[in-house]
Amino acid sequence: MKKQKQILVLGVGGGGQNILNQLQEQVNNNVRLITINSDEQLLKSSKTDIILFPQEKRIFKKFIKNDRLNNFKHLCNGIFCKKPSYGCAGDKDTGESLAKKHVSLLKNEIKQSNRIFIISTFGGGFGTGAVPVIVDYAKQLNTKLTAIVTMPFRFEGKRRNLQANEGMEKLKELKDNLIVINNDDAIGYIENKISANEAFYYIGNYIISKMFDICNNEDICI
Ligand SMILES: Nc1nc2c(ncn2[C@@H]2O[C@H](COP(=O)(O)OP(=O)(O)OP(=O)(O)O)[C@@H](O)[C@H]2O)c(=O)[nH]1
Ligand SMILES: [Mg+2]
Repeated sequence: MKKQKQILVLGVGGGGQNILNQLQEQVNNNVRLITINSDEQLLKSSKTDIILFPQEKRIFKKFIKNDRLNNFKHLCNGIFCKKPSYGCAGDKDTGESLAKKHVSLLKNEIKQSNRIFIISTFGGGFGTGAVPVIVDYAKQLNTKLTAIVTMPFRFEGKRRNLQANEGMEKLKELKDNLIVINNDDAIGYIENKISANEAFYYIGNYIISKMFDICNNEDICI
């Protein structure tokens, strides 16, 4: 019989959101899935619970429970939305400063968990900037944590790759608890051409399988 642990999976940024959407069909109730972003519009299509790290100074304290029908209402109620909150437009410094400002919104969720996975796709602004801040915060709360993070495809260009490397440097201390997946390597050789979306979906499943492997090794029921 596998041990029951309260497991928390955080999906950070746009790619993190899509991977959590893939994951939510595959896990049991013991697993808490939360998507985090500054992009309010995008969060509306999350199939998991969500936490917005808003850009404007807003009255926003509480975790917003995602419920497909009421999602929009919840967002508006929670934040007095005069101006919507956008993504970080590829700037990781913006992601980092938003995370520093709002990371304590995660406090209760982290405290209630004894195993955390953080899933993100590096290269953009929010995920790359926010993940290192979230990792530091969770470590202070003494929770066992694994980060699973992807590096952009080479074709995505220098800037994204450089930025992803800078984000990754900040995660080095995680050592064995950091899993880095290079998009180019993960796709490897595929005979037929696939679209970018198909490639991302495939990589999402690859990440999920890595997470399941870890859970198996630790005897965690997921
Ligand atoms: N596996 C997977 N990777 C994705 C997906 N979308 C984007 N990516 C990868 O993730 C990188 C960062 O993109 P996003 O996750 O959208 O960026 P973000 O963290 O939301 O940052 P901003 O939008 O700039 O605030 C991209 O360069 C891609 O390599 C996805 O749906 N699945
Ligand atoms: Mg985004």
